[in-house]
Amino acid sequence: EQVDQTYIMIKPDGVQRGLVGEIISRFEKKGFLLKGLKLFECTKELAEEHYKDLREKPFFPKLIDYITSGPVVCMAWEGVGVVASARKLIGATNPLQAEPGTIRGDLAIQTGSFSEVVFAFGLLKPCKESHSHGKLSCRNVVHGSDSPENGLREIELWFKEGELCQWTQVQAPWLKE
Ligand code: YYY
Ligand code: MG
Repeated sequence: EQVDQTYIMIKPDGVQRGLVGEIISRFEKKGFLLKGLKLFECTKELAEEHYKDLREKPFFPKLIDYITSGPVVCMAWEGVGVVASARKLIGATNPLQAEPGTIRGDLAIQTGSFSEVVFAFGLLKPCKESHSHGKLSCRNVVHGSDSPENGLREIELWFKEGELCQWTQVQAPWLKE
């Protein structure tokens, strides 16, 4: 099977709620190889580039506000089937629908009021809620790349050269052939 890389990011709500150790631990215990890790305040431009496929979505401005609302933790993980496996560990986009045992299922409740409407009715309506409420949408504590191609694209986007490590885990022979 193929060795892939995935970009995992603890979003601002995960950092603010003190879930950094817990979330990193899930990937660490699974046995994946950590290639890069940093606490980081991202610009609007970087957030917009990261989520460029969602540009047309009505929740896009709120998504960018949320991702730039505080520090995030950026991680690059490597392993056999790591992209799909990490998506399973993370769980469904809507934390209310995410299974227990997944990160979102265990650690989050609601993404935010606007998103809930979209999720509940499958509607895409313009956002009416004022940003001044201080309520952030899209909260689901963690991001994971959705394909091996996007894994590589996102790692390149969020990490500079020299920020990734080449190393071998001592436990490697106990985890894979
Ligand atoms: O890959 P994943 O994070 O599970 O979902 P995406 O469809 O890529 O959307 C990115 C991000 O946007 C999601 O994590 C929360 C937010 N969002 C939302 O708040 N409401 C939606 N209906 C869809 C996405
Ligand atoms: Mg996605």
